[in-house]
Amino acid sequence: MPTPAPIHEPHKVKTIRAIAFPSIDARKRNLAAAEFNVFNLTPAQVGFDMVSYGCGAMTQEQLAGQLIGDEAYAGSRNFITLNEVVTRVLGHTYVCPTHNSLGAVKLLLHAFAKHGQTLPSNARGRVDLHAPRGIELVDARDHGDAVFTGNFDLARLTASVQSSRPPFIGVQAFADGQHPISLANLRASRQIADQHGLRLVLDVSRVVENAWFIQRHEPGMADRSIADIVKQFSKTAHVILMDGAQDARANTGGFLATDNPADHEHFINDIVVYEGLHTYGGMAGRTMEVMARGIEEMCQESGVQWLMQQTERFTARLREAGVPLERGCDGAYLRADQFLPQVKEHPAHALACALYQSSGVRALVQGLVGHDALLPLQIPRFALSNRQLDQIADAVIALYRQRELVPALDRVHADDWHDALRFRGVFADLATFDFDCEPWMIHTLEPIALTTREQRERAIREAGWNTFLLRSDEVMIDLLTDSGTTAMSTTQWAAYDAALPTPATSDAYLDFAAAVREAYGYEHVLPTHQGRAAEQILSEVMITPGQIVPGNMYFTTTKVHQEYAGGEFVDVIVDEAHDPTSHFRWKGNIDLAKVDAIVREHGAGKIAYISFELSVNLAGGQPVSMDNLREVYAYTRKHGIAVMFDATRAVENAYMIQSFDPRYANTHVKDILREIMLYGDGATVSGKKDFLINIGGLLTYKDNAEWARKSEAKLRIYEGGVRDGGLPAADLAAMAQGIREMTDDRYIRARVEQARRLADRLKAVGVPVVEPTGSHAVFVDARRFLAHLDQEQFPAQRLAGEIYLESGVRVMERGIVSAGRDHDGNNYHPALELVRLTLSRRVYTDDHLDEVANGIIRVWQRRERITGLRFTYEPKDLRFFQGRFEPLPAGA
Ligand code: P70
Repeated sequence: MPTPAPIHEPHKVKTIRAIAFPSIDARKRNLAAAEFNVFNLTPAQVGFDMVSYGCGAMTQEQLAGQLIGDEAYAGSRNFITLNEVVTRVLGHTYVCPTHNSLGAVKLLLHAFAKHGQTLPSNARGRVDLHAPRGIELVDARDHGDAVFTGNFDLARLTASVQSSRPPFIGVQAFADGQHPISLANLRASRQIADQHGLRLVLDVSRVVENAWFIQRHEPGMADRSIADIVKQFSKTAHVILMDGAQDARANTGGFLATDNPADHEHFINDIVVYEGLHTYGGMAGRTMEVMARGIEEMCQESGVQWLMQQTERFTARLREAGVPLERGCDGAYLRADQFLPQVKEHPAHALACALYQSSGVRALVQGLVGHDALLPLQIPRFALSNRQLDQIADAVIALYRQRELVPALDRVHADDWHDALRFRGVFADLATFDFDCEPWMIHTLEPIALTTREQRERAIREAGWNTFLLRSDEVMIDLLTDSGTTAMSTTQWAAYDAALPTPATSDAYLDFAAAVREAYGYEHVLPTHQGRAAEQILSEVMITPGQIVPGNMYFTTTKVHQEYAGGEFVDVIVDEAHDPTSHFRWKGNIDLAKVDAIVREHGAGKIAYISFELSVNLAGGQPVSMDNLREVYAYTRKHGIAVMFDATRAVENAYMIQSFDPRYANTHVKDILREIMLYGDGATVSGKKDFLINIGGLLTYKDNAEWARKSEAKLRIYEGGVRDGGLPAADLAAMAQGIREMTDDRYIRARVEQARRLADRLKAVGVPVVEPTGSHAVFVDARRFLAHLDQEQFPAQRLAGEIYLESGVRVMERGIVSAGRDHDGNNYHPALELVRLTLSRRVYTDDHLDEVANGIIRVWQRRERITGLRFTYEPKDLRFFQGRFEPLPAGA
């Protein structure tokens, strides 16, 4: 049985690169400036750039390899590594590195071929390289086989070899990106080569995709691993060459390899003339390392299955809509001539321009003019989510439906090569396609653990049924928290790397302060290492012992610091917040009547400040309305009471206002955030959430210099310098950039809507979740889920463990265990008994979350058989972090 198609990526996102979504006006301007040849557009002008070459996502191991390049001129370590890896994975002993595959072709032809010779091949693409050298390619492809369209017609190959005495036989794995060859046919070609004393030279740049076709379609191969097939396949040739920018997902690089020392000798004699030296080719040491790691990883079964699933899905969606295309190993190759029958000249260019105009998607026409029928839409390996791919397909389909509107282009400059053509064009009235998806491509990824149920049973037992005590490498999809788990952007990393360190005032601090002032409009900016540190300082500065701190539902760390400072927290959130079934839209609101009651009883002077959380975490990520913000601020100003925000998830609250308050539907999140912050006097922020960073926090005051001065005094003692709060300049720089990215409308929409889709899938089958869906998480109501359990049997804690057991997904208890015990030692009985499925920012795709939903639904179906837990170890403070449990026997 072939490995089943995977249900989600076998990795999560490590770093992202932002996508530009140019407006229709910008796209028209760009096209005109590019003389209607999309080759002249840059990625910054493009939405989705549908080219795979050198554009795949690396793994974090490859990224790390980039930093351990040994840039020695001779005998570098990275070359040794590359040689070992090529031998291990591809089965050839002698490796000759080159700057890319063109370098390899150059050496190959120089070593073996002469001007005027003919060369039988199963590929046409290489014509571009051979024709200018006076070498004629002979197409020896068997056009008959339905699957292995890259197979040789063996009779024709023999005839060609006998009649023209070629320098060698050229084979491409997945010829021209479209035609896989079977292992049997490759072996037969090898025999023909041997019989005629010729070399079989095999281009393995896309060997992995070809191996998948062999595994899937060649008789007797279904049980063989991709790694096994790849090795057998490439060992079949006398010489292999590879482009590092394809399957190995380096940004460049290549090599020739062989088992024949005499051939190797040829190559390395020529290499000093054309490429570099035999131990670096024409590559940086780091490129050899990245390529070597890529080759090592490229045969990994689950990754290959995911890759090919994407191509199949993308192609099928287009096919179903009738779009004329040919299958590609890495995407769909549109039949431009059939798509636009009315366009006689350069239909691929006309189609590429129309696609860019209508959607911002770029597909590239490449190579020698004369083959204009196909427009490849290649999927950059691992760089896009299925959600994005579906929409890209839909953009093509939308264009297909208005194809008769697409005009021909007027060529003003003819040339041999597509990249040099220039056109004049007109803009047809094409309807535009708008994307609603993640506004980033995946830059690097991190493999996720794949565990078996037996492994998870052991893991949860050893963790004492506490998901905090599981190890990350036991977890497949981690929804424990959105705190510090963000995928940073390449822009953030660039700022991180470039930051100049100092214990004094850093440029990074100044930039951070500027970003905070711009985002919030507050003057005094104090960095802290994370949120609770800011809370400690704020509480000590603002609370006189004995004062009351009214707030919209407690948060654990916030409340602890208010109490340590001598304050008493009083909950003033609206009643609806405590009812998980209430659909009230603004469950984060403060009930002003409750505040007023405190003021009437104790006087305004007894109130330290209002502790006003945005997107109230423990209520289920529930937003505060703009009206409530205004009303609370008007009231407090009248009474001389300060308002201090917990702005940890303020951006999400701003997005909720944009979504659900019609007056703000057309206001940017950035501007909504500024208005929110107007209705307060200061804020603490756990930067590990909104700020899109892995560590960092903020204490900020609107204009009160006295509070700022007092806070600085504490900052020096508790945290670090007044201008760094204990953070390195690098983290401050990344945080400054994160603050600029956090208010991007597309980003925040993609984030919050992901939670809504997950909740909707659960609700559709009746799983009880907190209503309405919040912004950072979906909260499952364990009280209703395990309705047969008493709250003292810790239903949410048990449910969290069961979800892990079922699917390897880690979630967090937010119920009776988290609430702790009162002064008399009795458990608090909070109204909400929940498990939280928290969504990290920019880390998981909808496909991961679909699997999360599937797992929870499976638990739901067997819920009646699930028992409660009892403590085996209970710490005194914050027991949810370290407590241990065991399941109660059935019937208890
Ligand atoms: C979470 C995290 C942290 C947080 C928060 C709000 C609204 C302040 C903080 C503290 C981490 C966490 C913390 C305690 C218990 C469980 C989990 N929330 N305000 O997962 O900020 O962590 O940076 O010190 O949500 O919700 P910090």
